[in-house]
Amino acid sequence: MIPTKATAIANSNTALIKYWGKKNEEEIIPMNNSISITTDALSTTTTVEFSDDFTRDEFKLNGKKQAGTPFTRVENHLTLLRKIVQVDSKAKVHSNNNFPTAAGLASSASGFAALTYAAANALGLDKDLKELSMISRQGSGSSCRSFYGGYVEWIAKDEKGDSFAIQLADENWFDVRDIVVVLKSPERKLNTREAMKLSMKTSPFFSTRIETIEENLSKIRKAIESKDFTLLGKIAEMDCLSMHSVAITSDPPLIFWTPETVKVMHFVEALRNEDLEAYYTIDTGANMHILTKPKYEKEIIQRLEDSIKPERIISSKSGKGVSVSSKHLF
Ligand code: 2P0
Repeated sequence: MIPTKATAIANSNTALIKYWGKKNEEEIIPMNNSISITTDALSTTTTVEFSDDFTRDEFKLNGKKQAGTPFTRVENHLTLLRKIVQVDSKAKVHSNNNFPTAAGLASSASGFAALTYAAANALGLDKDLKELSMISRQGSGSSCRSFYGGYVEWIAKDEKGDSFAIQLADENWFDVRDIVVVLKSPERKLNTREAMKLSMKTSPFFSTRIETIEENLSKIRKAIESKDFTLLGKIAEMDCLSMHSVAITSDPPLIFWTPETVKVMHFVEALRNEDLEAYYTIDTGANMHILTKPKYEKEIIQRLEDSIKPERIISSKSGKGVSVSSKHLF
């Protein structure tokens, strides 16, 4: 088993068509295909080392030893990888996010992509990105989309029953900016996994979302192919509202927005009225993503600082897929 230590870097991704609901909880097979942009400003670096000298797995995130659910999810994922290679050595995993975890920004996508890629390299696992995306998906669904740069689609299930990510276009194809507006988030009552399960079970609009999603998926694919920013932004915003309609009509309701979120929604609408073309998308927190063209980025950031005064603004371009690094964290 050579080499035994490897470091990987993975970028986060922003869903244009959201993943919300699973067909199979255990294997993480989603109800629908989803499409995302891999973003270059939010990334995770992870070093994994396997050794027979270790008596148990260890997981440190941003220098802090993890226990409970974060540790168990990493441990289970390492075990899945160990099973594939048929080794039982324990592992040391150190991960650093280049963004504040406390700000409520999604980290499971970049986190599990970096973990899978580093562990696969450390174990000498000879698999291509498609196969690795299938393994990563079982740790956290959205992480499979972070394997590729640019524009990525997660195929829910192909004719062989496989669920994996594919690249639609690379990071140099179409320059869209993703301005992350970090707002104060109230503490979440449910994690994303439980939240999507609740929506699927209880929202009367869940089935309508699934029935109508194919049309939006094909519009986003077309927008990417023809570099049509207006179509891309409009459909992404519509799909965000579709996902949140399902969340809001769950029982009990899942309202991820705060008054500030709604304020930014109106702010984006006002930008459009002034021909500063921009659209928003929101995941499971109060934070927002403003999608815009490169030429409007500076002006929008300035206006955000003047009128919204968010906790933080992080602007991203379309980023690369997973990579290995020779700079180990330990
Ligand atoms: C997405 N989200 O497509 C959607 C939009 C959140 C809202 O993928 O249960 O952390 O580990 O597969 O990947 C977040 O879900 O959930 C997510 P699991 P994950 O980006």
